[in-house]
Amino acid sequence: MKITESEMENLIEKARQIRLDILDMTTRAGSGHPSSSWSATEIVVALYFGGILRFRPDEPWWPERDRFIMSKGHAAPLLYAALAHAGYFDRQELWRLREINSPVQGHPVQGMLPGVEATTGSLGQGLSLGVGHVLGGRLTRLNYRVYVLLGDGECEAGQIWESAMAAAHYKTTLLTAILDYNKYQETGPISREMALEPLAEKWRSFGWHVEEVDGHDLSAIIDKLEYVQTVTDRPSIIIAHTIKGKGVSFVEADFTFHGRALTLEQAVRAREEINAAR
Ligand SMILES: Cc1ncc(C[n+]2csc(CCOP(=O)(O)OP(=O)(O)O)c2C)c(N)n1
Ligand SMILES: [Mg+2]
Repeated sequence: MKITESEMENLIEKARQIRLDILDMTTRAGSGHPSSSWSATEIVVALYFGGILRFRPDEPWWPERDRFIMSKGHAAPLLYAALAHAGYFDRQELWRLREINSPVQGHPVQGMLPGVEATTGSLGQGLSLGVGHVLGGRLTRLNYRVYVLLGDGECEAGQIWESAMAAAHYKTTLLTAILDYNKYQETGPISREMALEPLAEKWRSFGWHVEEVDGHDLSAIIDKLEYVQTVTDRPSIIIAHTIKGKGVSFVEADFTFHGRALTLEQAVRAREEINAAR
């Protein structure tokens, strides 16, 4: 699908609004994962608003809907903001992030909010869920696609590689993983904590089709997501090179912002930067 210039401007604006919502949600809550959410903002905007996912906000459990699983569940603010903008629920719900008994929990809980496909946050499980969804669709003869967003630190978990093997073995061609390759996990650089390179080669050797992309280039991400739909003999992964904290310079520069909300003073500066990117 060719995206016009004005549609692309709308997508860029959507990403900006979602970045601001992530800032407001986590600052209000005084906790959460803004940097992990900003890292994958363009990826999620491409999926929900770039014409990739087929979904019906007024019929959240439409059997033929494509599934999106936020496997790096700590990026819940990003998922919630995207779902609210997509029309699944009122945007006011966002401001209840991390309140006790709120449906907008710190990590996604299936059944608490429409559009949340899986309970995640314990890292490493989402790709297995994705494989299961594709196999379920095969049994029920529904041709939905399944998209799973993985963290790079998350790929240190052994279960990811078990599910990678299973996906290739069962030829889950309707499964697409997107890897938010921001080069950092909670405690530091991936290369120091548990090196993943050569990452593309690893996935290829596990039987996957591999693409790489600039994870903040909306147009390029959409092109890759469309292209992998033409791969019909194996599952696909798009390794998206990203910057943790993208959009806010002092967060980009400091990995210790992982799992930390901004102070009110920092939030003012962040808002200015996100707005200046307009
Ligand atoms: C099984 C498990 N172990 C540890 C954690 C704690 N934890 C939360 S986020 C995180 C780092 C994840 O890094 P990455 O996947 O690279 O995500 P990013 O925030 O960089 O997008 C860790 C270790 C967890 N949530 N689940
Ligand atoms: Mg990371």
